Amino acid sequence: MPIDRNPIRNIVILTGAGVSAESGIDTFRDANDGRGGLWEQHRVEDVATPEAFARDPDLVLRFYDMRREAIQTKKPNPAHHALARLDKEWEGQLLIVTQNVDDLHERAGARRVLHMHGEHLNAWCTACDVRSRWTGTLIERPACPRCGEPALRPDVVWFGEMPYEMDRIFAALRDADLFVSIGTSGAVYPAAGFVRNANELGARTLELNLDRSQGSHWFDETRLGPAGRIVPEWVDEILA
Ligand code: BV8
Repeated sequence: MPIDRNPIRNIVILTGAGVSAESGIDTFRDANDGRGGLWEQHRVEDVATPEAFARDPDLVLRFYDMRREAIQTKKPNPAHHALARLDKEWEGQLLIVTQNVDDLHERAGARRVLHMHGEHLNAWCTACDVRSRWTGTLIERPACPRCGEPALRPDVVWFGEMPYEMDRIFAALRDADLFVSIGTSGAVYPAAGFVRNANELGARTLELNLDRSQGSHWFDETRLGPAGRIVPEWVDEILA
């Protein structure tokens, strides 16, 4: 990227499943490429929708119980740790907008994190609308800790549902000098559209990914490689 004289103060970082791949968490892409990621012969889109939950709640609850249990056995990788270091040392604005529902950014120590698609470790009561920290299962229809109703669902944004905190995300994009996308295929909207928003708002755009994504052509620069290597390299560079 050409040496640009205007300093970078405000950064928005979008992360996807690729940043957690080296921690042993399946990416969606893996889930769909027939390598046994299919859940009981169902496409991810067929279990991560409100319609699927209405049609077969047991199937959906088991899908999320399995993933909620799995992420608690995983550890953050060097990419998570590098972003946590950047979060600690960066004096300007910084927001890590993650599409991931795991808690590995936070377990690595990052604080300025926004989960636009929700979190596995929360349960959402559809009776009293309260979200409660949840590390167990939901298949047995446990009572809501607040209202006692057996009306808990995973606190994740399903296809067709509005992502969380879109206003806060767009406010950060408006202030951003730099937009960085890490470990995402650019297949799911509105997240996949942020790079174009960032371009239009005058920010520089950088992609760090294993393979070129569906939106690579929108970025000023693309660096290819495993996040566990190229993210720490980039963080060292920007903190230098
Ligand atoms: C909505 C939570 C209304 C649940 C998820 C416009 C055009 C077309 C379609 C739409 C559109 N607008 C809306 C839609 C519909 C839909 C959509 O985008 N469909 C797609 C399939 C076409 N979007 C929605 O329904 C969204 N809601 O639009 O509401 C609205 C909203 C705003 C304004 C107005 C109206 C809601 C979408 C959220 C659904 N929930 N997750 C759960 O997790 O179970 S999405 C889920 O899938 C993830 O959160 C993530 O977003 C997506 C998976 O993508 P990635 O994370 O990128 O993972 P993937 O496997 O695809 O790729 C991995 C990448 O990592 C690859 O590029 C690979 O190369 C790289 N990689 C792998 N290993 C490594 C690596 N990189 C570095 N290092 C490595 N080691």
